[in-house]
Amino acid sequence: MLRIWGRPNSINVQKVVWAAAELELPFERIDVGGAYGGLDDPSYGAKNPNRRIPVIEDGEAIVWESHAILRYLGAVHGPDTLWPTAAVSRAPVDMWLDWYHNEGYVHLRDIFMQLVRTPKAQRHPALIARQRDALDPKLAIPDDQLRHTEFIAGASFTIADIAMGLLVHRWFALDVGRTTYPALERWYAGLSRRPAFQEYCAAPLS
Ligand SMILES: N[C@@H](CCC(=O)N[C@@H](CS)C(=O)NCC(=O)O)C(=O)O
Repeated sequence: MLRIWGRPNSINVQKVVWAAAELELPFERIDVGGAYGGLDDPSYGAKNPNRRIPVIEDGEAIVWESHAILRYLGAVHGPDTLWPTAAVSRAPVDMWLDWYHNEGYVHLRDIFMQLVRTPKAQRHPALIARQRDALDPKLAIPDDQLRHTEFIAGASFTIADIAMGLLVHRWFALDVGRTTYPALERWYAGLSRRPAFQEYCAAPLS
């Protein structure tokens, strides 16, 4: 059975669990990271030398990096569904997976860590404001895409909706003041009704 290593409140673990559930794959999730610890164990380092979550074990395959895992699961367990095979359809999925890291989460991470994981007295309001001001206008880009397509990479739900959906889920849950993007809100409302999202990703941020 597929084994997923990582605590359930990690955005990167949530991507993987959401994808496994969409593919109706049975899986076992093992709590490591954060308060659970375990990342310094030699046996964990042998699976992921970066000592980060998530990691999956699937038969002989061990995969780390959440987007590599999403692609692996799509390729192996749902060919031509969550990660399209044709280059012309796959490219937009990969574009949004890269956008998530390079244009989105690079800003959101500080806001989330400050507002959710840092005691109020130790927060840096200037850092929160700077990253908010950087991310808020950039979200016009996925909003513009979603004015033209039902999902972020085209007409079908893909692993790009999983990663981008979790980014927007956190952005909407954080109280930093934001521009209203109607297409982004329409798309997120649809994602958040999916049973897999509700089961594994809807809990309050922690
Ligand atoms: N680029 C990596 C980032 C992995 C990462 O930073 N994971 C965080 C949790 S979201 C982690 O391992 N934190 C240490 C911990 O949980 O103890 C990926 O996408 O998988």
